[in-house]
Amino acid sequence: METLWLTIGTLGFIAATVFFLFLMTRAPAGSRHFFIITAVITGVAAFFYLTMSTGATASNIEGRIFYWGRYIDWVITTPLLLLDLALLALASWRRNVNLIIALIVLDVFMILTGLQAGSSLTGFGKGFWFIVSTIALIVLLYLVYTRLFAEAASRGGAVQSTFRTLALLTIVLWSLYPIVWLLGTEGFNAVGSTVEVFLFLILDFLAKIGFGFLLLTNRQALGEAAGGGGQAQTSRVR
Ligand code: RET
Repeated sequence: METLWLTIGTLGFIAATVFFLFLMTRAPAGSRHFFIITAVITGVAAFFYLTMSTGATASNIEGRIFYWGRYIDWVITTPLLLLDLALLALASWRRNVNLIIALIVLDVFMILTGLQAGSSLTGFGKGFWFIVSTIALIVLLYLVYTRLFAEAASRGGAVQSTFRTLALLTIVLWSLYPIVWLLGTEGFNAVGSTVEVFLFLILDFLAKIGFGFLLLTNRQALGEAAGGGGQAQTSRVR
């Protein structure tokens, strides 16, 4: 049954990647990078769903199947999701490189400590790394809620409202990952492997495809984000 959900994941992400690349052919001037980043996100997810469905990135530890491929997927794709959000919020990425780096470092740290929790064999190890990872998530989402929201507020118009929708979607969905993890086989095993794989599939679809769809079909916001930021324009011409 897990294999069915993982195959649906593979096909869904392939379809989304093709669709996003199609949308790129009609990207508003200067906004192509959003399409490239988002198509890479769904393309990488398709690849790792395929590897999980074939068993290439799944291992048997202590009688349960540990799908470690999702951590490799996440460590690549979650920084790219944050990059999409940051490039939308920030009028100039050059002036905010430190903020972007801080977000990405926290994010990679969160996923790697999460992998450590998922592969720990002792309850203490699991609990310890889970808490460390969750603290990183809280700090990360706090930075998005304070710093990126403030930057987006100065941009106005469609950029601001699209950013708000996407940032709130991100805050809500990302907070659900540790909950599903706790319910699943790497945590308390309350729901079993099939339900766990299904719940992560739904979250991954919403956080990547739902997110990408809302971003890439919002042509007005993309146009304003690409053209409105003075500095971004200059840096491209140079
Ligand atoms: C883990 C377990 C340890 C504690 C925490 C976690 C958070 C994971 C997150 C993953 C987000 C993934 C996304 C994928 C996109 O499709 C590793 C589950 C805090 C937030 C957005």
